Amino acid sequence: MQLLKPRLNKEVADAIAKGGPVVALESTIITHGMPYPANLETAKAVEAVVRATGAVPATIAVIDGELRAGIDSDELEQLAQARDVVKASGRDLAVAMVRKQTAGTTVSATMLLADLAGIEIFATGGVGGVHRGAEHTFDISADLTELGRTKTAVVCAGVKSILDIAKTLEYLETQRVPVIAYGTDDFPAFFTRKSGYKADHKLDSAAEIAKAMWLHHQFGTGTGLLIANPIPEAAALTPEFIDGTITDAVREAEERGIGRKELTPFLLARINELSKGESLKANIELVKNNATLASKMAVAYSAFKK
Ligand code: PSU
Repeated sequence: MQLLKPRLNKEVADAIAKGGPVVALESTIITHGMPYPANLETAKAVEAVVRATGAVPATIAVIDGELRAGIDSDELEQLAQARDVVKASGRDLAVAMVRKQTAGTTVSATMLLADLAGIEIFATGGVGGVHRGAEHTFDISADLTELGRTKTAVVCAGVKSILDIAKTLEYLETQRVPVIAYGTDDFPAFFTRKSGYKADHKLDSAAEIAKAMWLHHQFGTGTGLLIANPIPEAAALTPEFIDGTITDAVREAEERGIGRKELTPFLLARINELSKGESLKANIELVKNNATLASKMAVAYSAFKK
């Protein structure tokens, strides 16, 4: 059986054909993760960062039911302003195609489509994880199970403390996903550089991470890798500032009965309101920082493919 492939734009297709560096970017961050127009400005800035670092950006999305890797600026604009747009994880893609929907792809869907397109590295802000209270709700992001079955390396800034970080790391261990922190022993917590938990591994350069990726895939486990890149010092929020805000937002979600796929977008929007825009500023900076590291990794990784 032939596997589906997303349609590639020319720039992405040419780079993949040459074995050149390509970085996949997700689109749920555009459709559900940030408000307009910050979402559009960030998406454009992130693509520019990837280019400036010598790689080709491949923003992945579903447009009118078509799977896409590499979209043009009109489509990006349309995605950034779309209302009632679907948030598609990997399991939602087939129905989105049948219904000709436009969808932002989550980390899980973006990993899957990147892999089908032949793109090994993907930059995002934060991955989904095990939600607080998961022992009662069972709310565990499909991002974690996808990491356990798809060979994409995901560069993120760790996971937010809207999640249960200890359980998220435990789950990644079960899924046989190496968690590599860049330049630190600590697993970062998205808005802050430390979560209080250690990452499994520390590597200090993009070239070393690319080599570890290459070797990891030689074992044929078929699992992804999670690369945790702490938010730049200057953009980081202090735990004293953000932790109370996160706890308030989580409590409010519980009181209002918000769960399942609505939970993460609700929490992100509420934390942004409660922090008077400070969380959004930090979010934008850490995504750009992740795109830089992912692009350096892609440049180093392309040497292994030749
Ligand atoms: N974290 C962020 N911004 C985001 C997301 C996570 O800081 O936009 C998005 C990503 O697309 C991620 C998804 O894959 O939320 C996870 O959603 P859920 O927790 O419902 O699996």
